[in-house]
Amino acid sequence: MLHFPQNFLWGAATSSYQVEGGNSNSDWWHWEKKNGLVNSGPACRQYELFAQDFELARSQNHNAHRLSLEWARLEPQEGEFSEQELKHYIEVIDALVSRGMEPVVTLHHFTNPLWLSDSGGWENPAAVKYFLRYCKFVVSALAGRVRFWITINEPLVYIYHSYILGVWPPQKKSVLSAMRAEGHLVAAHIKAYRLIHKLYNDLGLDKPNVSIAKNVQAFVACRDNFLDRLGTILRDYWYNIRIIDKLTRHNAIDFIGLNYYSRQLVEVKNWGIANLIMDTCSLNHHPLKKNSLGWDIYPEGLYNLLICFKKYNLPVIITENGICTDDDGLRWEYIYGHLKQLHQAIGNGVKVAGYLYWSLLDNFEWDKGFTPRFGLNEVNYDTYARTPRDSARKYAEVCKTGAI
Ligand code: IFM
Repeated sequence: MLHFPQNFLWGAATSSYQVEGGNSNSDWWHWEKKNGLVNSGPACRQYELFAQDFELARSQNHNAHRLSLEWARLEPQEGEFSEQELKHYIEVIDALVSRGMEPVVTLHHFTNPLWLSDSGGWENPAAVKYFLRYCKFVVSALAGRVRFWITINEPLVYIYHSYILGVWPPQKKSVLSAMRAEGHLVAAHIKAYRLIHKLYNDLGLDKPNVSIAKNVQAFVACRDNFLDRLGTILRDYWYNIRIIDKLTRHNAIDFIGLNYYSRQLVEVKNWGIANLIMDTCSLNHHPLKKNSLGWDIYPEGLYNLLICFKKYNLPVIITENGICTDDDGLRWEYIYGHLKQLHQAIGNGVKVAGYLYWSLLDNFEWDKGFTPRFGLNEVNYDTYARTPRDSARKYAEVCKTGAI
């Protein structure tokens, strides 16, 4: 048996837009209606069914749960905050706390209020002050109940899909827009970090734990040559390390939240900055098992990344790690494989404090709709019934014993 530390956070993660349903004031909702590719609709109906879902998580021995707040519900019009929605989220958090689960709360998980995107979204420098005003409203109300905050989920995934690939709203393809938006997201985190700490201090509460959820990838050179190795080093720095590095330099991070899923095989086909940072292997050299979206399953990448983040000497929480698959046996193999690597990293001195599987339930996977199945628990989208998968039962045993 491999034992994990005492007080380890064991649980799963979700985000509001992907599970709640009916987020009609969010930019994604309007974008869906406009392009007709996907329709989140009622999603998993968690807005009504949250207590039932948390009961399920509790029955599966989770002692922590990551969720997000939908900014567009809380501030449906610029400057007009909804006390009713705040009350809803207080009930949601209480439903976790009363079941003995530690809430890990995300403030921004890809979606924006429509009014914000209409005013230029994250390209507009004013987004930073809007975000802070929203943070002040919710954090002041929830401070007594929440110890772990994630300000921004996966800033670079958001920027890449929304401003480089142009497949998510606002569907831009502009490096300049991407750079502007990224700068504002990072500034928003740093200022929100200070604000959250100040609010806790003013309220006489213990210091909170504030971070971002940083998506990281294992970059692996396809061939043993200079170009592929250089591409790997550049991507590692540019994608994995740069932002965390900046936050540590600003003393604006209390723990490192990592979302890890897969690896990218780096095969640089030509000299050129775009080639160095974008080219991948198209020939499926070094094949591995894959999830249903074709992402390689590569648990050792998690270990390598954890070792690389060890130098910051901060606690790490795996804020997401998961697989979409129709083969639940493969889901368990994925979870087990990643937990083994996590355990090895702990043995080598990395201070890992928790693991949150993505996701508690099948849910709305953005531009891919409802087809990818990431859930420990299956959702029937006709009846909204939740059915635990075998992997949920096996993971429940890990959460109970703290060991694999
Ligand atoms: O569903 C997403 C989530 O919103 C952010 N991290 C990756 C997950 C799987 O793609």
